Amino acid sequence: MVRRVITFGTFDLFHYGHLKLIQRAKEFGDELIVGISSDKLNFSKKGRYPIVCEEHRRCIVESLKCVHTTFIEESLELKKHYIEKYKADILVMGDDWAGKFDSMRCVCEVVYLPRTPSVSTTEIIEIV
Ligand code: C2G
Repeated sequence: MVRRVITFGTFDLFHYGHLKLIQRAKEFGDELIVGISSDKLNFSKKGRYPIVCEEHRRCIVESLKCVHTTFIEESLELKKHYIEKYKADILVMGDDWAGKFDSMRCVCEVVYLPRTPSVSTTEIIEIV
């Protein structure tokens, strides 16, 4: 039976920390599904629009060989809906989200992985 993994993120200015999270998430199953936060969702979460638009962020993530499919995540409130729609067995997130999605344990396993240190979109923006 195919084991499906799902993860979510903005993946703005795609970097090494994003890649490592995606590669480690894939190790938990056979197929990895990635929800890409919409530009609007990002604005509501962070008070700014991403540098790279949602179509381009999605295209970059979908091109990775460890990614089976992607979709645009429109709302954090729809997390359970997405997990069920894509028949995910496990939700994997970085530990900056630790505890935040524990309520999803009623529909799938939930795992938080340590973030890759010393790299972030915010820092890249500041440096540039
Ligand atoms: N990440 C990581 N190491 C870093 C930076 C990011 O492991 N140095 C992980 C984050 O923990 C997250 C994923 O990469 O699991 C994507 O990070 P972001 O693009 O910052 O995602 P975010 O805006 O937190 O969106 O529904 C939840 C949201 O969509 C998550």
